[in-house]
Amino acid sequence: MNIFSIAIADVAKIATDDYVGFTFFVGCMAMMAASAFFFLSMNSFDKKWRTSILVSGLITFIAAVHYWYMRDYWAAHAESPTFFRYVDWILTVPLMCVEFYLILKVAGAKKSLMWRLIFLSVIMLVTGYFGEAVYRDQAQIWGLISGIAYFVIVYDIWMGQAKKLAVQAGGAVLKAHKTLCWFVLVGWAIYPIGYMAGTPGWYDGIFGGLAMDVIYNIGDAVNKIGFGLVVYGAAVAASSSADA
Ligand SMILES: *C/C=C(C)/C=C/C=C(C)/C=C/C1=C(C)CCCC1(C)C
Repeated sequence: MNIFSIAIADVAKIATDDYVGFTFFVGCMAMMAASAFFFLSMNSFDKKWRTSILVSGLITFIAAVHYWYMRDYWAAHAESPTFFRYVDWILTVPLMCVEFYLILKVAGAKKSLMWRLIFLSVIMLVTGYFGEAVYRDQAQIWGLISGIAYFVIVYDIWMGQAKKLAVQAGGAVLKAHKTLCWFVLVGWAIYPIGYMAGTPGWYDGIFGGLAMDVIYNIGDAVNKIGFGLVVYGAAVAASSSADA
């Protein structure tokens, strides 16, 4: 065997009907490309928007690295890379909470708002992990607790203190906040569907034909890249109209 055949033997095959493998692969590339885009465009914005764009880039970059591992893991074991998945989320979801805070800072958002959202998101993810990986027999209960934390987050940003601050700020900030709220309400709702497709419970069979990882991968692409682009759009709007 020469060096080339060794290198080739290292790359696992992807079957044409392996949608999980395919979405891990494409997801990985998309996250890398998005990161390059956010990092490289960062410096063309006004100082107060730079950190927000930087955080957008960090979110997709952390995901790109995890997708690199998850893609490999799936290729080698053909099973869900649950551990990497949740490590990715426990880093990136709190960063999305930071994003909400950074955007609302112009309206005087306090750090306590950020920590509250981070705390809730950690509860949501840790209980989800318990249901998916540790206590699978009780996946429904853990999923329910996780879902409650999720709804508190939705309430906070749609109707709570975050909403009031966004209204005070107005302009590009209010617009971006609204769009991000929709991401959390609709985009994040993709994840509980994935969870139900991949864990045992009363919902058995409803999502039977769908692979949990395909659903999670679609959710990640929509939410991480989409979320970042909303922030990017807000920065563009604010810089050109100078209203925020
Ligand atoms: C980039 C990753 C993101 C935005 C991940 C978000 C994850 C969720 C909103 C997960 C939510 C869950 C529930 C609401 C109930 C079932 C368990 C989870 C963890 C899948």
